[in-house]
Amino acid sequence: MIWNETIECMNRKDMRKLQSIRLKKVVEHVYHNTPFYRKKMQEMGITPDDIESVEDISKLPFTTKQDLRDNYPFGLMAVPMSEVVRLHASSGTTGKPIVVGYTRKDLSLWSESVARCLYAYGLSKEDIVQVSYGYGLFTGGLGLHDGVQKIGGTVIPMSSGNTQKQIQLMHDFGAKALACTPSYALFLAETIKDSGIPREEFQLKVGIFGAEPWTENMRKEIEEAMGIKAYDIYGLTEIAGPGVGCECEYQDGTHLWEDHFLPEIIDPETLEPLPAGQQGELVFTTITKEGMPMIRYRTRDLTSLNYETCCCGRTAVRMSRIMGRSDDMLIIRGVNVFPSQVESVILELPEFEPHYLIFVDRINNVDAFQVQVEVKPEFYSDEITKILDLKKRITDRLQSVIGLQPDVKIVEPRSIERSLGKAKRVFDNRKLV
Ligand code: DLL
Repeated sequence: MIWNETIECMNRKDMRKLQSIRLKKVVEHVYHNTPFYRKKMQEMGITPDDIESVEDISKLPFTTKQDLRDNYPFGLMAVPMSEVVRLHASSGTTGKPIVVGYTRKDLSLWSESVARCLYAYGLSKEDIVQVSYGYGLFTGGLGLHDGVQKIGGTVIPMSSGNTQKQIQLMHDFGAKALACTPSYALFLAETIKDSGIPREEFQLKVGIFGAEPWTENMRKEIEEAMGIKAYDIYGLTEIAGPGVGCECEYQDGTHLWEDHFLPEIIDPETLEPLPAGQQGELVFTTITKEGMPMIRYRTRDLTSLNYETCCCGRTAVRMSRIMGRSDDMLIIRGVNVFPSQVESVILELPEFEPHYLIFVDRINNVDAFQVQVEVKPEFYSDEITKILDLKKRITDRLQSVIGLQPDVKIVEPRSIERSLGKAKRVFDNRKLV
C-alpha cells in the first residue's frame, strides 16, 4: 500500500524540479530568519540567488551537531517561538543536548512521513500498533504515535520499560505491530518465551525497528524469535525523528522521503559529494521544515544511495543498511572495526545469543579488545573443553572477518543486561585516559 503515490512514485525529473523549488525556498527562509545561516553564507560569499536548483546544493555550508550545541537551546530557530508548538531533544553521550523545535506544519509533515512508512509495512486504520519507543524528549514515541493516528490506526502508547506489562497488553489488546528498538525487541521476545503464553495467541505480525544500527542477521534472529516481519525505520532528531525513511515489503533498502529530506552522500574526509552507489556520510537538507530547517546536516551515518526504481513501484531513493556512525568506528591496533561486524559474526553462529558487549582498553600502550558474548542455554556447559572449543570457533571467525584477534569471553546465558531503548554495547575505555 502506498500512502502518497504521487510523491512516492514521482519520476526523477519531476522530483528534482520539486526539490529545487523547495530548496530555493528554504535557503531564502533561513537566510532571512536565522542569523547563524546568514553569517555562514556570507562568509562563503553566497546569497539565496546563487541557489537555482538542487545542483547548486554543494555551494551551501554544512551544519554539524556542534553547531546545534553552540546555539543551544533555540539559536537555530527560523521562526518566532510563538510559532513553535513542540520541542524535542537528544542527549547524546557528551555535552549539552541538541534541541529541535517544530511548528504545527512541521509536525504535520513529520506524521505524514511516518504514515508513508506504516502503509509501506502494510498497516492501515484496521490495525493496532504498540509504540514501545520512549515517549518524551526522544522523538521515537511521539513520532510513531502521531503517525499511527494519521493513518487512523489504534495506538497503544506504551513507551519503553515495564516489560511484563508490555507483553500482557500486546497479547490482550491484539497488537498487530510493535515499534521499538531492535535490542528491546530481543528482550521482549525473550520475555514472551518466558511468559509461557503460546506465540500463536499473539496477533503480532510487524516490527517497526530503528533508532540504532542493526544487522541483517539481527533481523533474522528477531523475525524467528517473534514470528513477525521486521522492518527498518530510520530517522534522527535533527531532521525530524523516526520516519525520515523506511523499508517497504521488498526490504531492499530504506526509502528516504526525499521531497522533505534531501539526501546527499559525501566523503567524510574531503567533504566532496560522492556518486550514487558509493558509501560515505549521509547529509540531509530539510526542504520543507519551517521551525528549524537544517542545511546540509552531517549525520555521521555511513551508507550509500540507490536511485533505481524499487520493485514496489516507489521511486523514492533507497539507502543501504547503515553500517554505523563514523564516530562509532573503533580503531583498534590500527584496524578499523565497526560494532556491526562483530554483531554479524555472533549472529551467524547458532551457539550464541544475540547479546554481546565490546570492551576496548589500553594496557601497557597496547590496545586490548575484548568481546563478551552470551552462550545459548543448550550450549552452556561446565566442561572447560566445550567452552574452549566454542571460544576458538568464534575467535577464529571474528579474526577472519575483522582482521584482528579479540579476547573472547563467553558468559552465562542471561548475564548481559538487557536494553529497553538504544543498546549500549561498546565501552571504549581508552577515551577516558
Ligand atoms: O533515534 C529517531 C528514531 C526513533 C529513529 C525511532 C527510528 C526509530 P536520535 O536519537 O537523534 O533519533 O538518533 C539518531 O540513530 O543518526 C543513527 O545513527 C541512528 N539510527 C536511527 N535509526 C536507525 C536505523 C532517533 N534504522 C541516530 N538504523 C541516527 C541504523 C539508526 N541507525
